[in-house]
Parts: sequence; C-alpha cells; structure tokens
Amino acid sequence: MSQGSGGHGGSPADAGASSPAAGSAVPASSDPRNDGPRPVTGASFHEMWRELLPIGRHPASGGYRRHAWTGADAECREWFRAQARSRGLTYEVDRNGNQWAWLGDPGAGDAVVTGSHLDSVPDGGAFDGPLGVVSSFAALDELRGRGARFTRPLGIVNFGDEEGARFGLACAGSRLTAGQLTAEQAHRLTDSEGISLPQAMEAAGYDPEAIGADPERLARIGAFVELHVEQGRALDLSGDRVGVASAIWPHGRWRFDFRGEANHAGTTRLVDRRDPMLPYAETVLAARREAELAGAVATFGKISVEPNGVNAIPSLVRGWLDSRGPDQDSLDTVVGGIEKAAREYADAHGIDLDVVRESFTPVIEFDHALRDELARVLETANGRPEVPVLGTGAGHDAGILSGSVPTAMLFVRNPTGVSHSPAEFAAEDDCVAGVGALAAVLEGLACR
Ligand code: HGY
Ligand code: MN
Ligand code: MN
Repeated sequence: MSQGSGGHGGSPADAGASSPAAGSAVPASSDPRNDGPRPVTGASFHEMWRELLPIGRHPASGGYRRHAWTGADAECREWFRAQARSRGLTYEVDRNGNQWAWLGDPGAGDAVVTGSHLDSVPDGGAFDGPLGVVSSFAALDELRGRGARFTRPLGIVNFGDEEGARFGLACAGSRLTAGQLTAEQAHRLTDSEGISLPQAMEAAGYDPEAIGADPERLARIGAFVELHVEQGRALDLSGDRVGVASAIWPHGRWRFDFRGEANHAGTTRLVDRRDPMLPYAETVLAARREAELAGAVATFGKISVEPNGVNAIPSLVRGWLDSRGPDQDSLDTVVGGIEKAAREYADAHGIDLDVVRESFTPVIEFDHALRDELARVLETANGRPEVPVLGTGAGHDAGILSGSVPTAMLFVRNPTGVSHSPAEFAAEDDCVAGVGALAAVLEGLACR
C-alpha cells in the first residue's frame, strides 16, 4: 500500500483508495508458492490501517512525524488503546509508557507477546513500526475468527520512542524496561528545545519518577515476536512475501562536536578563519570511504550549526554519525578510522573536536530455537521447503528485549527496500500475507 507518494509496483492504496470492503475475506496471495492454508481475513487489517494512516502524516512531505511524547504520538496511543478496548483486551501502560493489550492473565507467566512501535523518524514512512502493531491485532482477529484456543496469555505491545527521533536514543521505551537505560540517563536525554525525556513524559501525563527497569514484567514473557517491514530488498530479490530474522548488526550513534571561532562571513580573510564546517565536511567524506573499505555503513544524517546564520562563520558544528557493520571488528574499524581522520582534519584547521558515543547496540543473534520455530511454522503454513532467514542493519525493540526474553522477528517484503522515508512501501497482498504468517506463528506458540 503506498503512502500516496507514488506506489512502487503495487496499486497505490492510500487512505482514500479503495481496498477490499471491510469484512470481506482477502483472498490468499496470488502467488502459488506462497498460498497459506486458508485465506487470511485482511478486513480488520485494512480497517485499522485506514484509521491509523492519517495520524502524524505531514501534508507537504507525506512523511510521518510521530515523535515521542508529542500530539501525534498521543493520537497513536489513543488508537492503540481503542483497538485493545474494542477487542475486550486488558489494556495497561507500564512505568515507561509502553502500551500493552492482554488476552488472558499475564500474571500466569510464559506469555507470548507480539507488537512493535508506532513512533517514526522525521518524515518516516507508514510501515516501519505500525505494520507490526496493526498486524498483531489483525492476527489476533484472525485466530479468534478460527476459534483458536489460547493456552498461554497473549500480549500486544506498542513500545514507546523506538526511533529516538526526538531525544536521540533509539528504543528508549524498551531499553528502559529492559534496564539498558537508567532513569538517570533518561533525565539527561533532551530534545532540541532542551526538554528532557522524563519532562516530555510528564507533560504527556506520565509519572517521570516511575520510569526504570521492569524485570517482573519481562519475567512473565516466554516469547516476543515482532513483525516488521523489511528495510532492504532481500525478500524482493528472493521473491518471498515473508522472511525470518537471523540477527541485527552491531550499530551505534556518535556525536562529533567541531568547535571553531564565530566570525563575519564577509569580512574575515580565509587565512584568519577557524571554520568548523571544513573538518566536518572532510569527515563526512571520510566516513563514506571508511565504510566502503570495511563493508559497513556510515551516515552523517543529522547536523546542527551554531549560530546557523548564512553570513556567520560557525562557532560550533555538531554532526551525528550512525554506523553499523556486519560484525564488531568492522564497526570498530570504521568508527576508529572516521574519528582518526576527523581529528587530523580538525587539527589542520585549528578546530577543537569532541567525539561522544551516544548509543551502542552489540550484535543481536535472535533466539535460535524461536527463529527455527518461526521458519518451520512458515514452511508448513506455506507448504514451502524453506523460508528466507535474513540479517538486518536496522535496530528493533526485539533486539533490545533479546537480552531478557527469547525474541524473533518476521519481515514483510518491501519491494523497493526504501525505509525511513515517505516512499516506504509494502503491497497489500504482502501485508496480508504477513498477518497470516504472524497468525500461524502465534497459533503455534500460544494455542498448543
Ligand atoms: O535506527 C534503526 O535502525 C531503527 O529504525 N530504530
Ligand atoms: Mn525505523
Ligand atoms: Mn522500526
């Protein structure tokens, strides 16, 4: 379904376009290799998708600005609560603002939990996060429609602030709950207005003093499965609608502060300048070189300049590096090479440089038994000898939780691979196939 910024190979089915009428069964995929055992009722998926689609979408860019603890985030949270309530699920918000919807008593333990996040990067796409949350409710609808008998509690979760778009740290909600981000550290996270994460939570009606690790909650979870749009083209290239995740690359964020001397852009001779923009620019090019050499990725996607005037040589240029590698050695090599080059450039221009690691996530290997169970369920459901098992460079809440709970992920085909962009896209059939796959996995895990 496209986001109105032009479908890519599928019929655009944005908010206004027609799609199967609510209540109609969406026929199983047209691709014979991928027919599930029964048509998955995609009606509830389409209805939820239509309701969620307009929330936080910027009219000019068509991208989403669902940043943590803002009005758009509050609307998404209200949507989640309404979905839980309308299904008679027990709704709760934990001490870190993550939303949970329960079928059965989570206190019984060994719960199966699914879900994802609803927040976005600045001008993000419609699918990254929401596809997993909508598919979770739709998969539950599907299982209830079949009369499935749940023998374990089933939870659906919306983890808050997964993208870190406002406070700079990804997966803040799940990190707080998993104890990977302390309340003290959270108090030090501020947005561009200087508002801290807990202050923003308080303004949204939450108790900032309550935030912190929640081991009791995690102890009740026996398995967490997150469905997510693929942020790459592996499934498009293999011709599969759904795949299983194997691992997440190690990745992190580093802030480079280049400090120079503010001065007049029109009257200061070139030889008299201490312009921090110069070593910053050279460092951006060095990042690309280092990443290519190491078979990794490195991106300076965010910059802030002080005083940020057209006719003023900056006093400070602050650039944020996002870097990820197939293994820890390559990541260390890339970041080390970039920092070394940055220091040489800064010295050459008489600029002071500070480099601060703002976040880091080591390589995540998803639980092998759960990964293999998902692959087996999908192979059985689709009558296929094997399903793709693929790694990713994208971070996820399932990665953060993997230190506390057996976790696994399903990926849904993204024909262009584009993500973190209004052009992010997934075809209707593939989304409905994802619901079917998630329903089969949840049935296998929670309806024994
Ligand atoms: O940055 C990531 O990989 C994720 O989208 N938070
Ligand atoms: Mn994302
Ligand atoms: Mn995501």
